[in-house]
Amino acid sequence: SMLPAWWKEAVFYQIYPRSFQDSNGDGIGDLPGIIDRLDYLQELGITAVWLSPIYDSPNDDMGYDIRNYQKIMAEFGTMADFDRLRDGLHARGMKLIMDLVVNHTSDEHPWFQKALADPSGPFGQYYFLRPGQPDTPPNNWTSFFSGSAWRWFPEQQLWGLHLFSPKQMDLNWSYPPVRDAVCHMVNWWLDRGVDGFRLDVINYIAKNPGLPAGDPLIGQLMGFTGVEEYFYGRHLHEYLRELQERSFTPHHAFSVGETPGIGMQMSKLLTGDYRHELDMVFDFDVLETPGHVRWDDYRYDLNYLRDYLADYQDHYGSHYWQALFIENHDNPRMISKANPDPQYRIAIAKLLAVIELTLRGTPFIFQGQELGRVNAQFHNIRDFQDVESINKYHELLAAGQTEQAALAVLLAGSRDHARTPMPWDTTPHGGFTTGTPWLAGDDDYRQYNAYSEMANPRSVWSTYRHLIKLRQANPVLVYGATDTVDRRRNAWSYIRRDDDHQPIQVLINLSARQKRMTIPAGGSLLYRNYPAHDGRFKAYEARVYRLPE
Ligand code: TEU
Ligand code: CA
Repeated sequence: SMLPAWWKEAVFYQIYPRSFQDSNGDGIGDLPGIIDRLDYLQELGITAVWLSPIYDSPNDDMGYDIRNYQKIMAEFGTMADFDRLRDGLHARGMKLIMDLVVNHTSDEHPWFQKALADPSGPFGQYYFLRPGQPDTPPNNWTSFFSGSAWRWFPEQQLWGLHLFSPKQMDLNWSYPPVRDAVCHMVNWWLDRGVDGFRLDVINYIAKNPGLPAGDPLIGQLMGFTGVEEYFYGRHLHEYLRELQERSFTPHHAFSVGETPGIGMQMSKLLTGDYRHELDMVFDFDVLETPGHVRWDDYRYDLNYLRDYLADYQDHYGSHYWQALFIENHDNPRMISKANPDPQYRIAIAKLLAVIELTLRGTPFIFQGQELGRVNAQFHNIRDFQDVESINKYHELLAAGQTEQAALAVLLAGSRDHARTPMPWDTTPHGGFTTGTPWLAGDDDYRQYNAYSEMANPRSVWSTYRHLIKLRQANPVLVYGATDTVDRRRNAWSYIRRDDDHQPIQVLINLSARQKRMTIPAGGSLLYRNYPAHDGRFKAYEARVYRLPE
């Protein structure tokens, strides 16, 4: 959108608190640990932090199953710790956004407990509860975490809808008291000084009335039955506009929606600056080369990343703003997806930093991405903690797969790859904890860790710091237009332009093979991920030039 805004100029950092820094030796990250690392984030150049959920939770889905929206998870600390964290960020000029998980609550949330106690009372309408028989669920919808999307409650002779784990019960947004309760809770956090929210699977909240059965063919195509009946429901815009008007606008709060399945056209309807719904959305189509799902063991093609990003840069124009991301707590590490050969690890890491930090939009860096983290060395099912992975493993065994085949699927797609302890230094467990980490890592921290990389001007960390500073010093990298000038196979070159500054050109070799690139005449080199050399670009080589007028 035309107007400048802090969230357009921000560089966001996503913290997964459980794995970031443990301060009390229980092997679980916590808020005091994050407070101890605020100077690290400032040194990197971060201007805004997104915290994955820190609310009271039984942790069936690691905090995405909330039991009390206005209480801090005991393992993470207290509300006083939250206040110190908020103040520590604001004192450093950094913004704080929290994770808003309101498509569902934990089954242990008082609202759900009251619904079970009196299904025909007011709280019964907060959820999707349907009377029935124990062997016939109300419809054919399936869960994202394996099995049916319906859980049977024998005492009440009721089915309850859960798109995710059976301990995550979907809220009924068509019931006005639910929308009132959510707006009230959001306002409570905004009054407490939170600057905005990342809204968890927010496009799923508007289930089509009557919960129509899913089309089996669509279910086969999408991998989940029923998704067409809720991923872009007919009341979605209405609910988002209400949340914007009652909560975000009055507090001048920022909002980025997590919207699996939403493509470019729908994202425009959700985020246009004339729509008054959300500021941005995460579109997940960027994360898998077409024809593949996260569980496939395949090589992600960086030519696809180019085509996807160039398309958005071309089509978003001035009324929309792109969230730029390549990793989060739900996905394996991008370096491992693109090319797991260790000889290319650093070059690829730096190439990805160049792309994310020189395009139009807002970069979101996931913890460890700035260190060039790769997938973890897991060995058997006991190494995994994620409910999605564990359920997937048992689903595969039940379908007749061998343990080895099921493990290979988890090694390709498990969310636990992103959740291993953040490596701070070369002490045991990378300095994440003096205890035993809740999720075991491997010994990659001995070479790749914050301490070692901050001391090395040619490290991945130093590259992120350099490029963040370059972005912050050059508004053309934030607000400029993007002209792609070379998109031959395995090549990408684009020029960032505006009316007031010298243009900046980026040139990238997207492959492990050498590539002839045309260096801009009169360009002054701002960054390269290889030492100076003549001739063709080396494997995954990236360079940034400032052009003459
Ligand atoms: O993730 C939802 C999401 O995008 C994925 O779970 C996706 O829907 C699924 O894997 C099919 O591809 C959000 C949170 O980021 C995730 O951590 C939670 O587990 C989930 O919602 C439920 O809250
Ligand atoms: Ca702890």
